[in-house]
Amino acid sequence: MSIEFTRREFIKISGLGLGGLAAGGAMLHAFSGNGQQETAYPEVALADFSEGTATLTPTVCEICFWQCAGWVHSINGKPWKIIGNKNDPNSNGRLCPRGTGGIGAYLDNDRLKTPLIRTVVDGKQTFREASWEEALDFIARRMQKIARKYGPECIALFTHGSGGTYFKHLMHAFGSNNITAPSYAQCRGPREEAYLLTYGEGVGSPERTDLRSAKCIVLIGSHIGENMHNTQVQEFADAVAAGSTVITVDPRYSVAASKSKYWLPIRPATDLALLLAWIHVIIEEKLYDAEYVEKYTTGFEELKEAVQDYTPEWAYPITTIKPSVIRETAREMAWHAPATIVHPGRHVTWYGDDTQRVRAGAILNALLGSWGRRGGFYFPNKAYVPKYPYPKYPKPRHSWREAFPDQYPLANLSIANGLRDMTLPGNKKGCQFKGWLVYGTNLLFTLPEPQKTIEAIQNLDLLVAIDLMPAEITGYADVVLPECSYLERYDDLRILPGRVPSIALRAPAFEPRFNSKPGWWIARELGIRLGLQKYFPWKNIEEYLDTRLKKIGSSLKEMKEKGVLILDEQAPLYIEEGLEPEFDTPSGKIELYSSILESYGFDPIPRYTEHEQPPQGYYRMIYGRTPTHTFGRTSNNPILHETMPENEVWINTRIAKLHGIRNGDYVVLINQDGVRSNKVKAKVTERIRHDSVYLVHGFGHTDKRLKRAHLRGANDNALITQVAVDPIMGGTGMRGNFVTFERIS
Ligand SMILES: Nc1nc2c(c(=O)[nH]1)N[C@H]1C(S)=C(S)[C@@H](COP(=O)(O)OP(=O)(O)OC[C@H]3O[C@@H](n4cnc5c(=O)[nH]c(N)nc54)[C@H](O)[C@@H]3O)O[C@H]1N2
Ligand SMILES: Nc1nc2c(c(=O)[nH]1)N[C@H]1C(S)=C(S)[C@@H](COP(=O)(O)OP(=O)(O)OC[C@H]3O[C@@H](n4cnc5c(=O)[nH]c(N)nc54)[C@H](O)[C@@H]3O)O[C@H]1N2
Ligand code: SF4
Ligand SMILES: [Mo]
Repeated sequence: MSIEFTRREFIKISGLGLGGLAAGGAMLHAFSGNGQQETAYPEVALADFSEGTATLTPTVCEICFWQCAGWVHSINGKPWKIIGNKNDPNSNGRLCPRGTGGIGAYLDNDRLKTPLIRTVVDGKQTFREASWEEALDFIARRMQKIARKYGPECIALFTHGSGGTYFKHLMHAFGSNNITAPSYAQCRGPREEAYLLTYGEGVGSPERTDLRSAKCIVLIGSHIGENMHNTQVQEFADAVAAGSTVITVDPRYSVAASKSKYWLPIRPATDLALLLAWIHVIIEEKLYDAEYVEKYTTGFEELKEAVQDYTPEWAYPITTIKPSVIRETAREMAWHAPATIVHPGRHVTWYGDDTQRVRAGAILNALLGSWGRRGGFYFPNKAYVPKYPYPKYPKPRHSWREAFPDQYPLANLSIANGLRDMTLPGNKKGCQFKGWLVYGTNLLFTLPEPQKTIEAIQNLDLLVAIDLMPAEITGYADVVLPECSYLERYDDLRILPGRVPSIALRAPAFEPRFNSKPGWWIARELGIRLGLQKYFPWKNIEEYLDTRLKKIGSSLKEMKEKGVLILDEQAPLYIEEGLEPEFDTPSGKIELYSSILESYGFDPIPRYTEHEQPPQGYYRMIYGRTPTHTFGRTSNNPILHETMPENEVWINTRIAKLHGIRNGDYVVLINQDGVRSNKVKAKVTERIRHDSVYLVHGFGHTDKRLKRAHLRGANDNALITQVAVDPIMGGTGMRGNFVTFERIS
């Protein structure tokens, strides 16, 4: 009999070890502080290059989502190093520091080791170790029970990362298309929708920005250099070395700002005013590409009229950027056009009017004529590999959309916060979620308003977390399934668009450690238990990959030798090369005036809206990245942890003085709702405006099982208890939270 939990307690202690389970590798027995038996595993040592000849295995990095291809070097089955694959257009043979430290994901002894099932011992909730058979049977039974009672649509999948492919497939086969990821409504959703509305196409990933040929790069918050998306950084560095003008708009003196001709330390939340003022200057001074605008765009006259009053003098008190600087930078952009990129950004869910802000940048790019031009935005070549032949999926009867009939009409993907909210009590439209499968996403860290996430979890009949690490989400799960790391598994092919389209293979370099399994195996085993065998007709993963590869004239054997394959399809990238751009918009043109937005009652041309500024004694909490970490997924990585064991809160020198805080002091941050952070070290600096503080995201873990990362630094997400939701597509603006300090003596 399985126990039904009405209230899930957060389990952060080690599970009850059942010793005798079939686990790979030798085991030792130890007793943890709470007296429970815990299985201890010997550390894996790195190989020394003098120990023998290296074996090379192709891989695709999973430390972030850029998907660089590389080679794992191992000696006698022990890891030595990972380097980039020279033939990969997405890495050019070089990995970023995080990718190089990827071996740490394999080495980490804090990894999840065996399936865990929530249980109660002495009235207290804890985990007990289980075999894969028992854990998968348990999940399948619960899923079927939910499907019988509420419908299969009432199970949602939250997923981020490559192994998620198989779980998406499983969900479709099961009859639910309620699949979501925080990389849409918490990341680049507004950007994709803004460009789709304007150009009929999104920016995509990897971004189609022709940075390496750009003569002028405008970065609005995009902190390339700290944001380490590999080829973007490489191309940005090349452009800087070639003398390109960089204009960085950031309330913080970022690494990119330090490479810039102009740093515009804008008052946060006012970027739209600056963008509108730039558009104003470009039109007023006739700096736009008249021929391009005439040929490819619609709505110029309406735009001209709409921005009439948005003068640099109007923008000055709002943004704190001087009119002369606004004019000068606008002229500089036009001077280099069309080789000017107003970077569309990536994590753009800031203030709730994000689609409109990004659209203002898209309009600016159109005026400069940079879409489809060298040094602007190229037209990527798409890669295509036929799918493995599967039977047709059943048609789901309900979708998350029904719960939001009049909201977020232009969301093209599902919104993770929406699915979360549909799990809260009282939601009667469509279906209320009763089960969550969570693959590779630490929702407590990456979905804002964590208080709601915890509340939603309490309403579930089943929460399954499939993860590599004992991330916070696993502490709330009924069943935890340990996936092996990317270095121990095959995954589906990496298929990427780009200047040249390419595919890449990830093959296992090592046997899975502990009792962990690859995602494809877990999804398939679950599928079989759910009676969905016909959707998993492949014999094994090798046969699956080989079948797909054979359809494009390659094979698994070839890919194991090469790692990367460049596909043939190659059309012109730029108008200069003969490209004839098409725009999949209602007018067939670039829509400076958006007919779609108008038809839904939104502003067809962006209009400035004001946002709340911090109250007296409070500071806006902004956040970002650091070169050697990815979100919260690397904070416990034994190699990367050493480079930066905790985050710091950046505080302006004057403000620190006001609060009696010295550089290196520990403080607690308290937000407008009284939520307190872990203690965090103060970095007192002139590099940030007085009205804001800055944190690198991904620190402040509360799960004790993450031994290195536990309580090191502060978790920005815990302080994001308020969001401003973008009415156009449901993105959660997360930078409207304000904090004050408490000193720790
Ligand atoms: N507060 C706040 N929230 C944010 C952001 C922010 O900056 N601040 N950024 C937003 C952005 S831009 C994005 S894209 C999203 C990212 O959101 P997520 O992708 O959810 O990011 P992570 O927190 O790194 O969660 C990744 C989880 O995957 C696990 N994992 C790592 N490797 C593997 C693997 O091989 N297999 C499996 N099964 N699991 C693995 C990690 O242990 C971790 O628990 O977050 C968004 N949310
Ligand atoms: N090393 C590393 N690199 C990464 C990641 C990672 O985890 N680690 N994650 C990747 C992912 S998924 C994404 S989406 C990207 C995100 O990377 P970006 O898209 O570059 O990030 P943002 O979070 O939009 O921007 C952070 C910057 O915005 C500034 N900022 C804050 N508020 C404002 C404001 O109101 N106006 C302006 N103009 N600037 C402001 C901050 O000071 C900071 O410098 O990074 C990617 N690259
Ligand atoms: S950018 Fe770095 S972490 Fe991301 S996939 Fe490439 S090498 Fe890995
Ligand atoms: Mo992101």
